[in-house]
Amino acid sequence: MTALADGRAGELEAHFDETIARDRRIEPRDWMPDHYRATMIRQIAQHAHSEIIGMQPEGNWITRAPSLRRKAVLIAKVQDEAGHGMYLYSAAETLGADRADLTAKLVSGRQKYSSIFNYPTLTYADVGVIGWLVDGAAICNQVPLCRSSYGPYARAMVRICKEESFHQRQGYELLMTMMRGSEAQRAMVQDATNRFWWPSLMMFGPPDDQSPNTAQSMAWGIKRHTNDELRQRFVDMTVPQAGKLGVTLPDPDLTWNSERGHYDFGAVDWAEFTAVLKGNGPCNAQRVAQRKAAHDDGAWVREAAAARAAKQAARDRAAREQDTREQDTA
Ligand code: BYC
Repeated sequence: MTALADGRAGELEAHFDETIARDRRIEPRDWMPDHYRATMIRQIAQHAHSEIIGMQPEGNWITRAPSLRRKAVLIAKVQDEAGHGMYLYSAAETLGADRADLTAKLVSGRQKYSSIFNYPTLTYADVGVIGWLVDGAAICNQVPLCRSSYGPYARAMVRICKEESFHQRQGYELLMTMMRGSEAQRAMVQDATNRFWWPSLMMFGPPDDQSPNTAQSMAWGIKRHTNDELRQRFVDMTVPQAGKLGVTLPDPDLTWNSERGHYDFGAVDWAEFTAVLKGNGPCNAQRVAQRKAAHDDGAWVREAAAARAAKQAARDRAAREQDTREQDTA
């Protein structure tokens, strides 16, 4: 690198550091360190993949939802998740990522998606519990991301969070209805809560002292809180909701600690989390296989859309050339 280029690189880096220090946004055309770009692509891609894979567990109940109203609500919710995936893939593209490449990395297991979606949805109560706990955890994690330092991600997150809040309430409303129902329905809600509680706590990622990315992501303003801080916030928020609902959270160590001003809770099974991340959760193989099949089945749609776009571009080009010729002869 020449002395001039060196100076320019230093200037760009200083400008980036100052933007972060002043809590301003990094935009797609701004210079950014390679590691910042790679971290953003990693997080946004994983988030997008989670939204898309996250359509499967609930999608499983669309044909079996108990009424037309519940079916319409569930279809709309699952469709929203697809929309979130699309905003997020677009945000990743602003960093130079290629969407086809990201999908290839997902189906080949080179990129992750949230551990939570590797658990099965065994009963209809799971739909409500996913709305309450999974969307609840997602909101806790994602509201601070509306202030994330990368502009397109932060802006996408604003709309996503509004929709996630709506999703959380529909889950809670569904569960309230079931809890007012029969003994068997109440038992279904309790069973679903038992199965999803601990995996929901795992959504926040490994404990801070085992999280390789947190320190740097906090320094860059990508993350605003650590994994453990958000997990605690989620527990504090959810315990009173469980009380109102009338379900018991499956943790005998869950107690209010007045000194800390927070709930204490039991140990998360991090060995289970690691196994799920390695592909050994109950549904990993099924989720990825279904995503791959959907992608392969959709090849003709992508080809048709690309052919149409090429035809349209050729027409536009011909029209522009015609205009130029007419202007030249006028
Ligand atoms: N599952 O250093 P760490 C949704 C990975 S979608 C799988 O703490 P980071 C919804 C982590 O990626 C929910 N992997 O990482 C959709 C890293 O691996 P790599 C998705 C996990 O990034 C439909 C390694 O473990 N939400 O809400 O600083 C319906 C070490 O972790 C998990 C988002 O993606 C996990 N649970 O922090 C309903 C939100 N946790 O990449 C709901 C955006 C950690 O180094 N993402 N890993 O190989 C984030 O906020 C952060 O990426 C995380 C992890 C807090 C998740």
